[in-house]
Amino acid sequence: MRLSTLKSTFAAASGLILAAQVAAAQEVNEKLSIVGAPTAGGTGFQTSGTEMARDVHWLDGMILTIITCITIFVTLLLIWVAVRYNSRSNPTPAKFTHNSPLEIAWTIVPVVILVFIGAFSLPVLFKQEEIPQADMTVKVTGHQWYWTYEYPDDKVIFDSYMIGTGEGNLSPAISDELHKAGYTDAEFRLAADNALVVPVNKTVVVQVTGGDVIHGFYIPSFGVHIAAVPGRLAEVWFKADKEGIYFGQCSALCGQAHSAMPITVKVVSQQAYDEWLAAAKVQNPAS
Ligand SMILES: [Cu+2]
Repeated sequence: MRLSTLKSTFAAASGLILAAQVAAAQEVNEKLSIVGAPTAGGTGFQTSGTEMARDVHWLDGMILTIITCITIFVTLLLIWVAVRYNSRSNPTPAKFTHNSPLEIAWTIVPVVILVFIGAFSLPVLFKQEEIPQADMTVKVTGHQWYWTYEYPDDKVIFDSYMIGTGEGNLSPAISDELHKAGYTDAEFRLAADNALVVPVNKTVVVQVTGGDVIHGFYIPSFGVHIAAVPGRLAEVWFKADKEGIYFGQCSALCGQAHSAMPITVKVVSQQAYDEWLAAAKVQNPAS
């Protein structure tokens, strides 16, 4: 009995030590500004930080233009039919049921529109799906409710928790913690204690999986969005072209604290990355 108590005490103590190690601050020696973040009352996309995000945003704008034109056209057609062909304006209606030229037109025109959209959307889709040669690989595992980031080539692993996780509202203590980590109160629920750190202008291949339930790895400003499914290894990639801090979110309803597992990515210079990595190898080595 005593031995098992001793054992569990030891296990708890080593767990605490491990947690303290994992939670150790891994600061980046570089002043970074926030680039990819939601804005209050914003309705558009977040600033794009990759060519992929720019492609996706351009595609969205192009399709939105087509949709708007079609909607205006159909609305005007409906108004015209309602005004011109109601029973008062047109008491003796025509009785024809077919009009071949019209039917050919309303088949061919949508086909042309869809082929046009496909010609632009498929290349973007292939660009996302075809994983290029990686400069570095990161494995991301979604847990209830935090992310684990692993750098398999450099044998580094650490967990990333929301700053103030488990707390309902922004308290003075959390505010303090945010400021210490270089954020403001506005980044509450966006900022994580340990960020995913990557070098700028490098192709980062991200392997994504879930440790318990399905999570969603979503970084809007990178054009990256994939489900983190237990038992499966999905791949996405990005090449951030501007240094800064980018925020993402878990995008699959994964339980009670789903909203408390933000993704914080710090895109830094190669030199700052190397320095950070050297420290991370000591602080958070993968066993
Ligand atoms: Cu989740």
